[in-house]
Amino acid sequence: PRARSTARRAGRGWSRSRESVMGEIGADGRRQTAGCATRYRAWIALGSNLGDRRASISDALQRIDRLPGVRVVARSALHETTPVGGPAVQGLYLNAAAELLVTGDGGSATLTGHESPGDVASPAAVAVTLLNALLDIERSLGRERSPGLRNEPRTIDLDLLLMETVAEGDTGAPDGAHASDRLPHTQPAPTAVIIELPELRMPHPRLHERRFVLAPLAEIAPDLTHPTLGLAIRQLLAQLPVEVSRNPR
Ligand code: PH2
Ligand code: MG
Ligand code: MG
Repeated sequence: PRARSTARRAGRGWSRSRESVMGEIGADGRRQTAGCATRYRAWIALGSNLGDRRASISDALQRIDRLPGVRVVARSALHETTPVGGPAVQGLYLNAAAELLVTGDGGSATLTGHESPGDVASPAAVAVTLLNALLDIERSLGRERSPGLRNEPRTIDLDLLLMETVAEGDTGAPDGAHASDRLPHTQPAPTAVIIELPELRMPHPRLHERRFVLAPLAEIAPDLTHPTLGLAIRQLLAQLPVEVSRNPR
């Protein structure tokens, strides 16, 4: 049954499409959102191993939820984890994952501010804007970066993992509940957003190797399919190699 539900999820339209989202202009000159995706689901990883780790993660989620056009719709529990990489002596991490609902255009309050008729934010523009907002929040919570150093201890790390379009008409209602409300044509299935830019790669290039990312993410999105690996998050977690402690004692 597990493989079956994964296959169904995988068949729900993840694709490598990079096309921008199309829309129509209504009589009032404003963008009509019916039948076109203007919203995205994004999954992020949170991590902290410096200062008040719990407060940093909860402050970060609050600040993210206050961004225009962004809502935090799900969050995992906090996971205390052993640092991977970085200095030999450093504190344990608290890690978590969250799901965001992001309005890229067409709403009254949007992340990108692209609201003029005919001006549709591309998925990549929405993702880069979200990334920059996350980096601002990191800085506001005391994140310091030393040039050239990776995996340094940090008050907060916010990583964009995955993003997909939200099919319009996805109201969460059960199939057939409001058949007459639905558009006559086929609803677009969610489409994965794949980005290869110097400043942002999505899916996150290391997410499938990291238990501290996959375990929290599997709590809130076990059936989400990794668009380039074709495996669900729960499968990626299950196939991770057993960790060997670097300081066996
Ligand atoms: N983040 C890293 C490197 N290593 N280890 C743990 N346990 N948790 C993290 O969030 C983490 C890490 C780079 O961002
Ligand atoms: Mg990170
Ligand atoms: Mg980061």
